[in-house]
Amino acid sequence: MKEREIFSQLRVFPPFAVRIDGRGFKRALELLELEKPYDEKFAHAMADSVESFFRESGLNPLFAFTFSDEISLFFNEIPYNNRIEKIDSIIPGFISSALTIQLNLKTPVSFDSRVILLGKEDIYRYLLWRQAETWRNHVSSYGYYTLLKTGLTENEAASRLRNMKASAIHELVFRHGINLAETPGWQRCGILIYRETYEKTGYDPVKKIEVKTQRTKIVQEWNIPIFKSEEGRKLVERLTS
Ligand SMILES: Nc1nc2c(ncn2[C@@H]2O[C@H](COP(=O)(O)OP(=O)(O)OP(=O)(O)O)[C@@H](O)[C@H]2O)c(=O)[nH]1
Ligand SMILES: [Mg+2]
Repeated sequence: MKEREIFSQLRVFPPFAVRIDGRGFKRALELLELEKPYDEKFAHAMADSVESFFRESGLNPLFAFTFSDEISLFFNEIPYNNRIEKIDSIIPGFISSALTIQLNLKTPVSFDSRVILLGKEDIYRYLLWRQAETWRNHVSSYGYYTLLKTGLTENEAASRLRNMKASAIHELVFRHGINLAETPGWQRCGILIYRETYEKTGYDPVKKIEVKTQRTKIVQEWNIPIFKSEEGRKLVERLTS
């Protein structure tokens, strides 16, 4: 029957991204009574799950970007002979399990997964796209929950929102005391997770000299620039180089 595993030879050539998205998280998270539209505890659980992926999966992503219930991971190399079935199963499997631990969930959750073929120069464009989605999601989520607060049903709020321009949503939310230009940076721009190399100075007691060693640490950056800006472009250049 081995020959029936007809997708097992599908391969991807690096660099590439993997984007996973929480399946049915609107309902799955309801039991947790998270703050709406954004819950810092949930965002920490997502970012910490990614951090544990960096530490414990044995895979070596260049960096990752997350907002809401989605995570994009970028790779320059991957084991398993670059097989897509492995990539698309192990990564969402690991993160589902990590998030279950982080949130101490009693019911299982899952993530869907897709592989995105990227040339090195496409990574920046991909990030511009996902960060634009972060911003759109931020505006519409605040709009949606503000409309619910005014007494509309979920269906009414969703259909009202579809007919509103972004500027009208800003005004509506502003009238309810929230300035969308001043919400926390992670809600507007997303969160980056990456490995950083730093130099540590230690003391060699045998040679009785100071020694410098290269160490790496995993950084969660909750205050990232807009990728479209010069600062953002340089940051992406650093992460991909
Ligand atoms: N309360 C709360 N909900 C969140 C937060 N982050 C994500 N979510 C929920 O996760 C959903 C993510 O949107 P989608 O991925 O489009 O919806 P989904 O229900 O996961 O459905 P599919 O991804 O299509 O399976 C949002 O609609 C929210 O309901 C958060 O910080 N707080
Ligand atoms: Mg989802």
